[in-house]
Amino acid sequence: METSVSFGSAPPLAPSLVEEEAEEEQDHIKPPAAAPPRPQQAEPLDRRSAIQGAAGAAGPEAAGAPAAAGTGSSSPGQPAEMREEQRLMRLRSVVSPGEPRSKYTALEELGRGGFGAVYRALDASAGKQVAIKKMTLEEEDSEELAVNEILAMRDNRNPNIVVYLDSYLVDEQLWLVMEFMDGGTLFDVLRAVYLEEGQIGTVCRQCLLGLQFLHSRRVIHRDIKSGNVLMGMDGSVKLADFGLCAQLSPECSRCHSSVGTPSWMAPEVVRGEAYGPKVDIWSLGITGLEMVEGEAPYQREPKFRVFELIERNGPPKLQNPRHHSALLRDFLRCCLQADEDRRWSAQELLQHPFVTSGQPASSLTALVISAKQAQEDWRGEACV
Ligand code: 3AM
Repeated sequence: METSVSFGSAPPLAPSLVEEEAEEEQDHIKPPAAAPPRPQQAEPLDRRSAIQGAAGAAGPEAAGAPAAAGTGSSSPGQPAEMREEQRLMRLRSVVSPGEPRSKYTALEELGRGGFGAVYRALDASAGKQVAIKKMTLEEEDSEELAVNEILAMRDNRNPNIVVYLDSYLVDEQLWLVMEFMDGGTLFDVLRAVYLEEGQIGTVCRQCLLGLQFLHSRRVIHRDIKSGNVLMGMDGSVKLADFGLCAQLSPECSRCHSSVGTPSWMAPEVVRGEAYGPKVDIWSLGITGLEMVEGEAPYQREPKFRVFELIERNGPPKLQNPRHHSALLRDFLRCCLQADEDRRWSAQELLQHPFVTSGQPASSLTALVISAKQAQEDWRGEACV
């Protein structure tokens, strides 16, 4: 695994509370009890802005066009049909030929999003389950976003990133086949049960390993949130949904486009400033708050108000800080530094005692099982 993060010289670290307060009692730990009602999963900003913003600001290597994707981008002066045909050609050049409908059987819908729907299916020849994300290609630029996601997953293999298996063009749809994560999203788990601090540390450690890997390869995920973190019954935690990610390059080391999901967006993104990989660390801090409080700050507010609040209030705070350990508070503070230079990197945060003292991954198994059970119970109640 690569360990060096090559985005300029090491920043000064945020002052740490750890030494002063590490001895404090951890009296807040809760059993995996049922959680109260949560808001619905938040959608990211219009995905098309990822392409448009980057094309205008940072050139073809920013959002929507990883370096490995080749040039492929079409000129705005061309007729619309020609541009569309070029985009389709580019998509055809990355997907596999062939007919996936005979290879993957017993499709069962898992959930839907702005992109289309995700299904569980059986790969009969391999005798294993897979997840298939079927993306509709009706929207302008949807092919570019699909190519972005395929290449980002295909070219960035890591134990903490959902494994890309294959992709196909089927009529007007793009099928992205990936490993099936039997625990569902972290968002779904948080809707059902509380996490103990040790379990939050474990989830953060696994997300940070994925982020450290991505950042060392100059990839920014740009939409880190509980809804894009997948869990396995074995306690594995993996980053998913790479549709908005950006590939930086030596010539283009910053992004400009306003991309992400409002409550999780870093202040520099909200302000429309140039930004780097540490936007993912801010979003991870917000995901940490989700794990503690059950939902992200300002998640129930309208989008425009969320931006105002992020700008005005600075880093969001825990509702009851004294209910949580000094280590957890310090970890969140290191992630949620408004000043990007003072915000810790993924590599630095992997050394933070909150992360190093987290429980083993296997401690998440009971949690995922409890969440699944709660979801089954809800479904049962809804059917009565
Ligand atoms: O709609 P919910 O949250 O129930 O868990 C993901 C989400 O479910 C599931 O698809 C839904 C829409 O994103 N999902 C996505 N990728 C998955 C994968 N690789 C997955 N489930 C299992 N494995």
